Amino acid sequence: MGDPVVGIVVGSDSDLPVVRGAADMLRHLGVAWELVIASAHRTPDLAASYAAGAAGRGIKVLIAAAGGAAHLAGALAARTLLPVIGLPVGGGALNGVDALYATVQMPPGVPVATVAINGAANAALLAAQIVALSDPACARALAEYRRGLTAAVEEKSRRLAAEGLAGYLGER
Ligand code: RP5
Repeated sequence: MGDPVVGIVVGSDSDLPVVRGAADMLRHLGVAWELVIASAHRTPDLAASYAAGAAGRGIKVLIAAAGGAAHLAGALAARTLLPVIGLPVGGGALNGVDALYATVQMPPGVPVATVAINGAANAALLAAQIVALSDPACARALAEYRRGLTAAVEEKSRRLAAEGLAGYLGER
């Protein structure tokens, strides 16, 4: 798949089960990625140096996944001009709402494109859409993915028409 163009950063190894959804989607689309653990709070220097060096190594976009007081995406965005996608991770006492707010409420001037709590697939798709701006193969993979979404809904609609509501819901 070539050199990584998407850098995925998690604040902790406990975020990996959620981030797997992003890695799987990028693999499905044929987009090369790398994955590192770097915490905004526990390893601030590592997070900063990773973000600062990413563009120079050919990375086009970052995905930052963190839970709780999730400052990782913002901390990376502060150190790079690459687009940063924030992926708030659910769990903990506030079930990801804290991570969502911490990730999305960036000050004017340093944006983070924030997806839903645990929205790993959308984080990957948004990253791929950015990569696709300069990668025709990625653009074709995304178009094929969208065709698949359309076909799936059309098939469900056909089945609903054929089986009726009760049949579709398995009530008879
Ligand atoms: C955040 O704190 C991490 O991103 C993780 O979601 C959360 C808990 O981390 P661990 O205590 O599980 O390492 O920084």
